[in-house]
Order: sequence, then structure tokens, then C-alpha cells
Amino acid sequence: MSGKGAPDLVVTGGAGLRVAIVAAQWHEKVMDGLLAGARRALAELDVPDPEVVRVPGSFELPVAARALAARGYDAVVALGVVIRGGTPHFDYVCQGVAQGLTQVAVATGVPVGFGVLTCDTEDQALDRAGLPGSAEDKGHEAATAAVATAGTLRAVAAPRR
Ligand code: DLZ
Repeated sequence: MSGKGAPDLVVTGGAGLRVAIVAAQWHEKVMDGLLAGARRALAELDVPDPEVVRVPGSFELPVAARALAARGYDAVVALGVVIRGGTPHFDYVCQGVAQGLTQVAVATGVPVGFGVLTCDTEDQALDRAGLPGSAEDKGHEAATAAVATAGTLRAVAAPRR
């Protein structure tokens, strides 16, 4: 997938939303960038000081995201980095985390921002991590999308006039 075609989201109404971040721990430098990007986005959207929960690897993101969704957060941002190795393990972890996070969002009705990088190389991940010199900032994007969707769901749930 390419980052071309990404919308320039205008997000309002973040103030008052409760947002949590769940972040894996593999690939520390990339994770630091993703986490900083997500925090920056939330601060820009008037959601300061989110709860941050760490899990060992990306495979553990869905179960923790579900626990956070059940605690009444308006949105959850999931961050991780999976880098392809020489075995099919990459595919199982990527499928598990993507399907797991989708299930959490659909089953709970709490939007989950998908900030999980699935890359062939560490350089590709660094280029998407929002670090100095990175071309993209996927942590920022995932947090913005989660808050935008929470706002949309709030509007959809409001009575029609
Ligand atoms: C085992 C594993 C491998 C090989 N690679 C990664 C990775 O690139 N990124 C990541 O977030 N996690 C990786 N893991 C760990 C799994 O996500 C998981 O934590 C373990 O399989 C234990 O359940």
C-alpha cells in the first residue's frame, strides 16, 4: 500500500473524548516514533495525556485493545511494528493482529486506530515512523483516524433533527 491518496482530515470535537493507546515493544526505535506521533496527534486534537498500555508484541495488541474498549474509552489507538523474516511467522502475526483489531472495533463499537506497520525491512518501518527524516507518520495518522471515527460515531448516534 502507498500513502498516496490519504485524506487531509479535519477533525473537531476531540475535547472530552477518552482515548487509550496500546503499543507493542518490538523494534524500539520505530515504536518510539509511532508512540510520539500518536501522542502528538492526540494533543493537537485536545486529547491530552492518554493512557498508554504496553504489550510484548503486536500479536498481543487485540486482547489488550479489547480490555481497554471494555473500560469505556471512546477510541483506542493500536501501535506495532512487524518486520518480515525468513519464515511464514510474519503472515500469521500480521493476520492475527489485523483481524483481531478489526474484531475488537466491530464487536465493541469502539474505533481502533490501526497503527501497525507491516514491513519487509526495518528501513521501510523507519520511513513510516514519524521520526526525523521519515516520509510518513503512521502513529499520528492512526490516532487522528481513531478520534475522527469516534466523532463520526458520536454524530451517528445522536438523534436526527
Ligand atoms: C515472535 C515475533 C517476531 C518474530 N517478530 C515480531 C515483530 O516483528 N513485531 C512484533 O510486534 N512482534 C513480533 N514477534 C512477537 C509476537 O508478536 C508475539 O509477541 C509472540 O509471538 C508471543 O505471543
